Amino acid sequence: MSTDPDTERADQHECTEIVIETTPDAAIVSNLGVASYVLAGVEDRERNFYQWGSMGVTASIGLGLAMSTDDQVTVLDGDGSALMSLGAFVPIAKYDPPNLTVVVWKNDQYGTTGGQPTPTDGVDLVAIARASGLEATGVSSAEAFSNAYREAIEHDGTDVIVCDVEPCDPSERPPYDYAYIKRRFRDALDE
Ligand SMILES: Cc1ncc(C[n+]2csc(CCOP(=O)(O)OP(=O)(O)O)c2C)c(N)n1
Ligand SMILES: [Mg+2]
Repeated sequence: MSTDPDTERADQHECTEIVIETTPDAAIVSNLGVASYVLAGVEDRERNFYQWGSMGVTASIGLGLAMSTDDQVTVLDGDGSALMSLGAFVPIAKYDPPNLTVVVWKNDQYGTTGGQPTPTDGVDLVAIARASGLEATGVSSAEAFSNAYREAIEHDGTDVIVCDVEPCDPSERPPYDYAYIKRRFRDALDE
């Protein structure tokens, strides 16, 4: 169940850069651990809402946020965390906010805690999202990710992009002060 060396996998850092370049003003809700570490390494923006410690809540936070603003909201989730709260796809599909895009970084492991394999072998997260009523695409290269992300932004409804990524172990970290992250993010949204 470890990552298949024959599978083409995108670079998570490069794909995160694409997110910021394509939607520089987006509110980005990033999963605890690697997704937030990579995001902070690419750019520590005021509009980054990093999770620290809270697993399985990123997409649900994104839904609530997207329903309360007209701004683009992009969720950067992990595959293990998405598996922990698969039910979140159903209310997201029901409300289907046009300004929400959910990216799932599928590295087939709990990368943040040491690379234990996630039970994603043979599990089709794209099909699960579609069966929940969402538009969903699977990609495995930065170029395909870029195209899928642009289409998702233009599409009048929520999209899920499941992106096969190479596991990585970034050294960057977001700020560690939770209240500071929250206040900074909230103030940026109010502007
Ligand atoms: C409820 C809960 N269980 C376990 C953890 C410990 N934990 C932190 S990050 C993580 C792995 C997350 O895996 P994934 O969502 O696939 O993201 P990745 O680390 O691969 O980017 C785990 C198990 C936690 N913080 N909260
Ligand atoms: Mg993972």
